[in-house]
Amino acid sequence: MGVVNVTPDSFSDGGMYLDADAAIAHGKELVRDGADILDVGGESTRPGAEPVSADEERARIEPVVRALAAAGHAVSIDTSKLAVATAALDSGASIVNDVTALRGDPDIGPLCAERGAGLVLMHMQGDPRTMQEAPAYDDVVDDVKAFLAERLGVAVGAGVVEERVWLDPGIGFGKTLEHNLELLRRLGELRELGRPLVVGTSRKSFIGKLDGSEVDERTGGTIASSVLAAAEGAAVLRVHDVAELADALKVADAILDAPTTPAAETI
Ligand code: HH2
Repeated sequence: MGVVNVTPDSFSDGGMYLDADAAIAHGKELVRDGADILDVGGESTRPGAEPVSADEERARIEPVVRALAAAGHAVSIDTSKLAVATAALDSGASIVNDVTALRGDPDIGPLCAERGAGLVLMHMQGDPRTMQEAPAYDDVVDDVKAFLAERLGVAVGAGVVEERVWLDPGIGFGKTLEHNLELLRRLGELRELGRPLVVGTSRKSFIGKLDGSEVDERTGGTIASSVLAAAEGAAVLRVHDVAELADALKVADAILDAPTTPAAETI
């Protein structure tokens, strides 16, 4: 899953693809690099980010989703707002990636049910403005697992077909360095939920805490954590550096003599 941020303030690529033509060209490049899905977002969720109005978010993503879907690419929309999700599905997106797991706008559940869209449910403790202040868990893996099981139940209760739901532990969303490492180390336990796992470590600050890198120097840490997540059973890896990860997965697959991630059409 390649990231296409149509925002002025995303933590790693804010402002680079705010112009629709630049975002569309970037999405097409990520597909050439090996992305199976393009995750288009119009609002930053980085720690401390200020919220964006639905009208603004929609204006940013609509032309980008329309052009990329029209070019035949699978598009997910990274939003927690019903109006934005609706506009994206109307424009050809087929997956809603909701980092609030239906807590921001519960009507996204019935929308996905009605449209037969895929739905990504992500774990987050707190909200983006405050989530890194004092994250705390009894056992981070057990707590995230219980949360995702509960939200999966809510989605299915809203009519979403269980087979269309993917789950994501939300690396960096209300988590300390140790919480992120524990989740990645014990990712296999989340597979017991029975749904494909999405993992997004790309360029996140836990990598900088480990190797001292600035945000634009985190490709190595992104690749290491993504390949290990795939080996632990992640089905979808959400990254900015698609070409480098695609190369790394080819090598990992050859060593393991098995595909580390399943073919997109089988997820
Ligand atoms: N991470 C980000 C945004 N959306 N969605 C899922 N499912 N999983 C993630 O880990 C995830 C996500 C944050 O990354 P990015 O889009 O690069 O930054 P920003 O939120 O600042 O736009």
